[in-house]
Amino acid sequence: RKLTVVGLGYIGLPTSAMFAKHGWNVVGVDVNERAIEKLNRGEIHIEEVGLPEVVAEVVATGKLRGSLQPEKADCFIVAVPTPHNADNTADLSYVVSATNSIVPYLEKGNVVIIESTIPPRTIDDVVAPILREAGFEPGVDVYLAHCPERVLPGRILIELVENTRIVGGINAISATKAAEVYATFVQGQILETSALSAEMAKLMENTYRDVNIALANELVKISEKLGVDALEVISLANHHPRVNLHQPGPGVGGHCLAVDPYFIIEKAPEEAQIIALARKTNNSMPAFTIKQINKLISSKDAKIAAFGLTYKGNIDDVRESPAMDIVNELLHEGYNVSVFDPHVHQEQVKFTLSNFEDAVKDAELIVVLTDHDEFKVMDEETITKLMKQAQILDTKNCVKVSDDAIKYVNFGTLKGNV
Ligand code: SAJ
Repeated sequence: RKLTVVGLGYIGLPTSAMFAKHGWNVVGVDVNERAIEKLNRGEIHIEEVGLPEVVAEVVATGKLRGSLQPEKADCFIVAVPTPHNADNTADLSYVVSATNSIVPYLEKGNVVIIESTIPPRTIDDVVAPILREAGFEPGVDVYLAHCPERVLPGRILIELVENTRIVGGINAISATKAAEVYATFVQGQILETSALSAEMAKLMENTYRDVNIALANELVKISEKLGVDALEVISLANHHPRVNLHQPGPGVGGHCLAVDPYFIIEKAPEEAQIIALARKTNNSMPAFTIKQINKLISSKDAKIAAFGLTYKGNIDDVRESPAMDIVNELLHEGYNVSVFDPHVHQEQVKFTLSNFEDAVKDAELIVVLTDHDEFKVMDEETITKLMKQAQILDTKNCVKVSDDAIKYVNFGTLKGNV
């Protein structure tokens, strides 16, 4: 069987490789010429554990190849990004152009699957009309489904196989046809449902996490006021069998949690009150972090060492990162900031990156903004020797400090205003 995958990013490329490994003849399509050239040499343009080996193997056996143009196939998978506009509404232009690009190659009986994250009703109101206009009645002439992706970067190849899949068809037969496609390699359950339920379920998973983190961040603000240790409260409350408060931090980043809730808000702004407030609360955390920094330094001219720029620990992705927002804001306001992140390359950012020693030298404060493993235990001798004032503000509650000479503050031990 033949598969055409449009979009070879973090989802499309591993998905293409998995289908190819399990016997499908796969054509991976992307507008990025460099990505296609690399793929056809058996190399990849993104970082993901285990992926280079699988891609090298399936390209060598001829099961996967890259192309700038879609081709006829039994099944088409669209896995292009859904960025958001300045007003936080979904920008569906990639999904629309990817769907348009496969239309000339469609034949009766084909299965069309949208994996990109989309606002509720997009399959019914945006994708189906494109196919209908081209003369294919969705659910009758071609089968149309939304199968949202829920894999976690760093574990993609494992989660693609093991996770439960939601397969939402525009009608029941479409869901069944799409489920048959994934049954090729998915070992988790495959849940068949409607396209609309699938769209909403995907968005609610990330919204649940965002709202829960907002609750933890709100608790930090309340605790600062009342002089309570928020982190201790979370840990105590989480001993209850039905409570799972998430962890507070300098904000919520990434292309999923910080974006997907807006796709619900845009469709039901009056009703999505808690969801919108959670976004607002999480977006307020960079400013809250800067307020805490100010409490710990002697003046605006004091040197601050910012540790960590990525949106979460042990990855190299700085897009949609609250740590970047904090560093950029401090620099913009004229603070004296040095930046250290062992996972980030100089080309990724506009300001200059320092090594550990240069970053901490003469600084009055280290502010930890990302929970990289490298920050969990630091070289305390260097810190006490080189820093003007040995202090750490740990927004991720990840650093273990053993030397009493180092002042350690986290979001549980903020000075109360009482
Ligand atoms: N964060 C907190 N406190 C927490 C947990 C996370 O502040 O307790 C922050 C992180 O630091 C980060 C942000 O939230 O800035 C997002 O991190 P994450 O690890 O929750 O998730 P992502 O964005 O890397 O991936 C999520 C996952 N969704 C869920 O766990 C429900 C993943 O399974 C999805 O595939 C992915 O979104 C996606 O593509 O939608």
